Amino acid sequence: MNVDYNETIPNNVNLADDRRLLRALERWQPAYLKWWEDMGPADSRNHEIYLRTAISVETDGWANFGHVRMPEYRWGIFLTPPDPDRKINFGMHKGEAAWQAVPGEYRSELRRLIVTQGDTEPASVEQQRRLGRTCPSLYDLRNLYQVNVEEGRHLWAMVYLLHAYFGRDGREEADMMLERHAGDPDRPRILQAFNEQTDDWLSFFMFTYFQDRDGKYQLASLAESGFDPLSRTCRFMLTEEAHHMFVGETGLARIVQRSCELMREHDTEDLRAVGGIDLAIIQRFMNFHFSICLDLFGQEKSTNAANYFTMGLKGRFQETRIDDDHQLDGMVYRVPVLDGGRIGTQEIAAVTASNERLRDEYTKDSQRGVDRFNKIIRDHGIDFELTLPHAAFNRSIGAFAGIHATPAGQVIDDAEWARRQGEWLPTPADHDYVNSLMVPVTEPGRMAGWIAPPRRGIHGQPLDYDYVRFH
Ligand code: BYC
Ligand code: FE
Ligand code: FE
Repeated sequence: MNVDYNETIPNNVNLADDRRLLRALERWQPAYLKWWEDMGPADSRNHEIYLRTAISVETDGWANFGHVRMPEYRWGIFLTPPDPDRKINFGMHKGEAAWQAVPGEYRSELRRLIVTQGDTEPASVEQQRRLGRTCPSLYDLRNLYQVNVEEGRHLWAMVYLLHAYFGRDGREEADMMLERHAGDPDRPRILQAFNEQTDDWLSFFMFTYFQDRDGKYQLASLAESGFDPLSRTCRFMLTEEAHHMFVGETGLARIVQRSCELMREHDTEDLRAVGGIDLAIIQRFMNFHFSICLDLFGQEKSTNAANYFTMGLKGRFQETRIDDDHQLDGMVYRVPVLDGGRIGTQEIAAVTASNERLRDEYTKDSQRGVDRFNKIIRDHGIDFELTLPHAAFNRSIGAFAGIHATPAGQVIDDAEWARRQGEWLPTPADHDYVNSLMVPVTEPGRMAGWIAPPRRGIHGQPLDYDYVRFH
């Protein structure tokens, strides 16, 4: 089904046939546009950007590429096409037909999941809003804006569900999405990682590598939901998420590549004098971003998560590909625990360990890219390995929230943490230095000195293409 861009809100959900819903969303739209203007990408108003826009939700050819003036970008509502035979595939309702309306008894849980998911989307746009001023290239600037407009669209996806299925309190929640702000001391975003600053491009690539990957895992679990509209909207969001992680992974790989080149060229590990980013700084940023993202999965042992699963609202990653009863009867899962100040493990009922299981899959997936970064380092003959910190490092949620541990997973006391955390987390000096590198490069084809060029351009365009035109 193709999308009609002549409508005020492009969609594939027959909005035109539901006047009430259309009017409600048309009332929300100006507030959204004002939010985008105030809190979205700074100074982007007059930019023409080579963006992809969804024109159809079919697997091939959903995207159209072309220059779009930022204020003319059209956010739409797209769900993957329905499967009329779809069933609930796990939990106590397994085998029943998927819900097309909100099951009354699960209304508040479902709303909470949708609100938590929705809140992260505009949060990320807010966190990234100043990055356009210091882009390392036009290619990167374009990718930033592409990610931003799609996160804006992800907000639309959740707001659509709130408006279409949750009545008055859904509309109120939709309004609140534009009232909480990343890092606002009075009205912060719901999850802490979405209140952190993302003011430099090393942080941006860490964010899109680690935090958008949390998005992938959470969306994939919600895509299994028995509430069919949520499942269908998450499926389409996942196709966009792949690009965000591509931006993160290739961005980090290009920085690692450039750092290695500079190390070889100047025969030094200290790249400050030559305008590169030390591998040690990259490691500290990685420690920070990975650890705050582990918090996003919640407690290791969670009755909330157990309820979401049993109720059929949030499944496991690739639920239908798992070979078991999908009800977790009598099954156990091993989770980390703190035992008299020492890190141990414990078997608990698998259904209460869903958060931990998802976090484990996420960790494995995160490691894959790190292995590729390490291959770049090895290929330069450099003896250094980037590593993901231990799950106990720098945590604020879960079993390790109350303790300090090294990236290797050794428990340490407060004094040692205070003395040594600068070895492991970005220091003020790291931030100052990285910020000092953030000077805009906007000549087509040119790259900032701390990052290697990408292997290829976007959608078959050359590297020196004018991905963003300034007016
Ligand atoms: N921060 O039972 P638990 C994305 C609270 S990223 C603050 O473990 P549960 C994106 C929790 O609320 C994906 N509070 O919690 C990426 C609970 O409170 P109550 C975002 C936290 O319910 C980049 C208590 O602690 N999507 O899309 O299993 C760019 C007990 O915890 C946190 C989702 O997160 C925390 N980190 O929560 C743009 C999916 N963790 O009940 C976008 C939707 C826990 O005691 N959300 N608490 O008052 C969920 O599935 C779940 O709510 C959570 C885990 C995964 C967040
Ligand atoms: Fe998103
Ligand atoms: Fe994303």
